[in-house]
Amino acid sequence: MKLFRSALALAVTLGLAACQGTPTRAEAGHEARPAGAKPAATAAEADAFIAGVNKEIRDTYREITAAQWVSETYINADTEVLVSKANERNLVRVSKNVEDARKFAGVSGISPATQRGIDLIKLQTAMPAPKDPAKLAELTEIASRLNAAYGSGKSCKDASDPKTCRNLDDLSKVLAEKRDWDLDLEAWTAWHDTARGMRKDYVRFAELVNEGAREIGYGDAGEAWRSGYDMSPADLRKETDRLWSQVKPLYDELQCYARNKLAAKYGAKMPKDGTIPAHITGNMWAQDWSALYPLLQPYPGVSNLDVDAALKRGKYTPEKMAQRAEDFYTSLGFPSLPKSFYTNSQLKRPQDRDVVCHASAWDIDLAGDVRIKMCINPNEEDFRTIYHELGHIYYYLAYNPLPPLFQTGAHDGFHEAIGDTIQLNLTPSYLAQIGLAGNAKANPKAVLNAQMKQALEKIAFLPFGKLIDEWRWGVFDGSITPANYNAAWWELKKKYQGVAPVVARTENDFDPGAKYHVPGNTPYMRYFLAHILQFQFQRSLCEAAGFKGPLHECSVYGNKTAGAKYWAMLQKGASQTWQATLSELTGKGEMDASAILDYFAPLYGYLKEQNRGKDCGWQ
Ligand code: X8Z
Ligand code: ZN
Repeated sequence: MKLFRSALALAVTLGLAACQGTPTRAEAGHEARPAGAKPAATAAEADAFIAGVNKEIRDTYREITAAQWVSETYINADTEVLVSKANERNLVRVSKNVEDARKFAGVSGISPATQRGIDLIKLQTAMPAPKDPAKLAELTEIASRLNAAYGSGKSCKDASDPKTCRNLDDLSKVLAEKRDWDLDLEAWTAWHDTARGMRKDYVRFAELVNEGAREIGYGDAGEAWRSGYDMSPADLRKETDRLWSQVKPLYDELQCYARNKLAAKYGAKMPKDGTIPAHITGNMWAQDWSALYPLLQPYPGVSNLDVDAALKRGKYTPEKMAQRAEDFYTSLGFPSLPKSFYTNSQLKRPQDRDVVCHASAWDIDLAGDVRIKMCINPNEEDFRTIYHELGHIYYYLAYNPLPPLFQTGAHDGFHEAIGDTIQLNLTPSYLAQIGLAGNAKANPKAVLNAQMKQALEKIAFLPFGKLIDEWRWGVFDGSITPANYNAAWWELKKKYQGVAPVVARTENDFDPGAKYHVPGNTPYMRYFLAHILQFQFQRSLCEAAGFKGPLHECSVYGNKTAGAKYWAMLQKGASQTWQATLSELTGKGEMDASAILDYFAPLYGYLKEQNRGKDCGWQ
């Protein structure tokens, strides 16, 4: 992680991953000065100010990441205190930077780089904090408590006997492996119930970050989050709606196809309104339906895509899985990971203590101590997640030479898309090449199987990726109140995903808290944007590699030309607008879903044909 705008950040300091990039010029640093008033500062002073901020970040960074790392890898009351205090100090620094930056509003002659630095100052945290010291302390304590509560979440039959407890791994395994209505429902409910206790803290958390956001000139914390995209917050919202409308028809076909296959299996248990029950998608949050592949594959027996079995056969350890992923990146000409990556990362779940297992990538010192924190199991999902995490790691390494304020993604969706793009290169032929899949000849049936598998991860995710922050934006702007937190959550789940719970959920529940990024305060729209961008990146890398066939068959494994182009993008960090960076890679400075639609063209045709005459849609 990173103090600011990291990949996955503990709300607190970090990661402002949310708010990457520069806010609109209208709201950042260019506040109006009364007519005739003399500028309070000069351009040279602005340069010195930004140099000072960058130095201060470097000087204080290591201590904060130390507290954050230890608080997530050793969850206990002491590390919770340490991280709260470290985050408090960091937020005091950010508030002071924001305050000091005001005097450069309207100063003429400021260089573009310095102006960009000034604009990025406000975006250093996803957790804007009130200045009042008591409220600031309260906020960091709540944030640490929520994060720890998620990491240590367990469902116990007998609270006094740890042997009766199941953690998220245990419960997720049931959902992924068992196609059993009742067992799945029990596991799903058990995990969602662990979040109930977070509700009160979350209500207060939302009040406090809103107060902090208003103090620095935003309408609410959601607007602050939407300000990191080199466009106005209102335009960013419109952008996400536009992109969703491009991909919704494809998602709707997939939802209909999946629903009908599930209905064939579960019969009368299925709801009549066209929704998919939340507990039977193979995933705790219904965000990734890959586990349903055996049930949904178009042509059983045509291709062997069982990477789980191959990993077991190959006796893959977490280290070996990470090395395999690293090999992909070095094949592009990227540097080897530093040795410290393997000694300092947490790759396995420790057995003697609670840790935050949700995968994350960390830049510990802005100087090469990069780590991931995961609890890797030898399965395909975790294997793919390592490729995702290494995308963050290589972004850090590529932009480390930049001033700290620019050491972040072009916008936060870029950070999430780097490794996801590499995942798109795990084609059946790449997997066969590294011994993790059979040597099947590509034929139209095998293509549809592979596309289905990919879509269950990447297309099923799209509405989920969008709705999480629709919920939080609503919480922050007051259109969703604590009295309808849970009801609003399920309305959005139904509206976007066509997914619904089969057991009553009430306002005693806090189901959003069962998803890491809510208690972890990591903005989520980044993942939606990443799921669009990664196909644009992939199209450009394949073009650079001179690939001529259909996009879904391209793998740039081993291609140094594509690699050099990608690395050049990573090196830019946030030093220029994301539009400029995207344009350098793809020739176009706009996010656009045409690449994802191209990629899935064969599957889209297949789904429409399969759904013909079927009842699609949901009420
Ligand atoms: O949180 C993550 C990564 C870390 S940035 C593992 N992802 C989202 C999630 O798990 O909900 C990657 C895909 C979406
Ligand atoms: Zn990530």
